[in-house]
Amino acid sequence: MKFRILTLFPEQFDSFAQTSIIGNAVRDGHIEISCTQIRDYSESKHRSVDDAPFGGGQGMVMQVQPLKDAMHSEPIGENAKVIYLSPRGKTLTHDKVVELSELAELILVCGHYEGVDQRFIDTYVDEEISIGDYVLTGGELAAMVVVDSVSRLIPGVLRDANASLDESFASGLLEYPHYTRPAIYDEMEVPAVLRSGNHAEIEYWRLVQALEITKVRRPDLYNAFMKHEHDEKTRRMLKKYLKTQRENGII
Ligand code: 4HQ
Repeated sequence: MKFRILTLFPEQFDSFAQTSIIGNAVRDGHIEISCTQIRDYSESKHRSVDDAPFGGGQGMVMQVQPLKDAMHSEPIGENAKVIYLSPRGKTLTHDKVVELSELAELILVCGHYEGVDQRFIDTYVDEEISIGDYVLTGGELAAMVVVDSVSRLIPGVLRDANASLDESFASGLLEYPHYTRPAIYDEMEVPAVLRSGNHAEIEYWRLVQALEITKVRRPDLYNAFMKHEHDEKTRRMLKKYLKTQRENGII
């Protein structure tokens, strides 16, 4: 998977692309991260890339020409998508991350100031994506969120091939709690079931924990999970869970 980032601040991506899981994925050739400095494609003598908005108002707007030329400074692959990071876009979800992970190349356009000239979006952008309902100073952090979340779904990026399936949103539930050594710390004990060695009981306990936390914090996800089809084993565990709930007068 190739990520091409169009940005005025390529330095922001250096430590990101060199560190931890993403750094390893780049080193091992599972992903490629390249930055194109939009300012290198300015045709103005002071290397400017923005101008005041038509119609007046505060701030500056990034011009079409430097963005267009930066984008076309490298050949764009067949299976590529141009994404503009913006609070006006559809909010990034796990399903969207899965969809993006199936492409060969993502071109991520990072805006600054008040944003980019609408004609660039209309002509060259395939999709606008937001990482949430808040305002950033630029699209760079949002682009890193896209690169990070997509990369961990690419085969070979995570150490354990099943790790990406185990977590919240992939399963549809929030994650069960995790514990590690020591078994007792400041008089707080790790739940006994996790030290029992009974794998079926551990699996059931984790599912119940995930259901309980999801029901409280994200009733939307809980209801969707309960409506969804599940494999034989999960169906059996859900039946047991609901029976216990009824016996305890919870439902
Ligand atoms: N910005 N999700 C404004 C965002 C943002 C978001 C990026 C700030 C674009 C022009 N991007 N610039 N939220 O707040 O993606």
